[in-house]
Amino acid sequence: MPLVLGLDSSTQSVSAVVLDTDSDSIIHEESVSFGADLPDYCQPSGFIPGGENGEVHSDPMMWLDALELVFSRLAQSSVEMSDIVAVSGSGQQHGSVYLDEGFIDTVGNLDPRETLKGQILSHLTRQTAPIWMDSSTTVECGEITRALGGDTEVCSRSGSIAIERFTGPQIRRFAKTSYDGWELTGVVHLVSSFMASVVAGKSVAIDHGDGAGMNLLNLASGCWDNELLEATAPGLRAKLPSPEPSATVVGNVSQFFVENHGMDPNCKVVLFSGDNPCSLVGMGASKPGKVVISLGTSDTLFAAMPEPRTDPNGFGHVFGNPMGGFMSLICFLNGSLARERVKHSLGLSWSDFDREGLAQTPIGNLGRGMLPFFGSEITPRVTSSEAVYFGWPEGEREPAAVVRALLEGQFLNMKVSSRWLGVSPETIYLTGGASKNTGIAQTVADVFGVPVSRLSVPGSAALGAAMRAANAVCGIPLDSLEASFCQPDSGSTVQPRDGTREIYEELEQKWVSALHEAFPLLKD
Ligand code: XUL
Repeated sequence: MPLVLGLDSSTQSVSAVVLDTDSDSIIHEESVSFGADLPDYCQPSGFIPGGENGEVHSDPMMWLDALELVFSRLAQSSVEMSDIVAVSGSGQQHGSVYLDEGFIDTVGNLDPRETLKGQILSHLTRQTAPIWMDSSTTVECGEITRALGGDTEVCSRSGSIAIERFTGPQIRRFAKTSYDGWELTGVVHLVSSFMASVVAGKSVAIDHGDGAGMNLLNLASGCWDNELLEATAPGLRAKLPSPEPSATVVGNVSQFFVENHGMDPNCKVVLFSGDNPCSLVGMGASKPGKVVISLGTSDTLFAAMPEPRTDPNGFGHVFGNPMGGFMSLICFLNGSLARERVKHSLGLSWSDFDREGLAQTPIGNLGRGMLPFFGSEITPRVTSSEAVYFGWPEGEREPAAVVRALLEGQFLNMKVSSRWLGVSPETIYLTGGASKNTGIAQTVADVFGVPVSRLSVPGSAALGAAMRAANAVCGIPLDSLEASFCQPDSGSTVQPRDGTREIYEELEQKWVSALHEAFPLLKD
């Protein structure tokens, strides 16, 4: 009974999914939440609260504790650990871990009697890891852009203009502000390659999917780009693992997990990738034709691309598709944290979002709308600390209408910001926590005017990682993995309702006008 394991090291948790490749079924899911399971780290949403100047950092040791806990829980479950033949994983994108040269030796000889944290902590040359929510590097983005000669040049090489949360600008800021720390750094890992290194017991490569989120990878050659490296930090090439195809099998699982958790010493490890590239696979969308919206801590919209096409406004990105070729991605920072904020401030439960919010209000909200930016947004790039309301009668802000305005505002933003892709989806595939809410799925269908389909598995990133492992190690074709694991949940497809098209065409125009009025510096 060959099993494969997919891990997902996300912003708020580390989770695992185990697939049985004989019976084509998901036999187990496990998750460790940083807030609920590791409260001592005081990072309830997965990052250190109170960062200044746009800094959002996380403790990489918390990720390692969670990894051990997930393996312990798996070993205590009904999963026969020694039947796992392959493992791969997914990581929140862009985050970076800074380690000294000694890490390479230590990770290659992990002592099963000690904790991972106990062995790796002393190798950190930067105690915390900047993650994708960090926006502290505007100056560095400008410096890299100027060195290369402009946005167009950076974008045509790396698939994105220089972006604050991307790893290159983050590395530059560290190298500038902590000269000693940078000198001591022997290797910079992404979250995905750091976690993969620990699982494989060797410092592994960075895959093309996640590597493209660094402003350092030359998309055309698949190699680090000399000019981008030079514009980023001195001596960077020697500190970066090599970029490799996502399907690379890096070796066997570390002895640490064999002795402590009963893994088979011959279990193979496949390079980990970013969460969005893995979700593309897990949603059955790695061949061009499907558009996926993932509702998570950040909301993302992504699709496989036959040819790399870049966003003229610079908000969208091109990453490597782990199954070959490219994918586009647009990230919206005000995702579930904005939904949670509205829910909390109005004292609602999730089901109230349906019952009290959407069901009690007319589609289009009688022209009352919201620019749903409760904190700075990256698509479009605006600095904001409060949502902007438009079209509301003075003094009226009843909770039900605010819920609708939030959701309609989020999905109108996605619709407007994804036009550059030039793709008219026939169906939108919805994933992530909030996708379970039928009212939310209905709103996506109405705003985009196409059916919305949902898969039965909530964790598409972990599932995609497991499918990648099954494909690379067991040779199971992608088509058959998709047929087994990526089927829409029966009866969960939501159709757009009659008459909604005209209502949203009108609301979209008002939404765009309100955006330009509130943020006049935005380009059209
Ligand atoms: C993508 C992005 C986020 C993170 C979330 O560019 O920044 O979606 O990957 O984990």
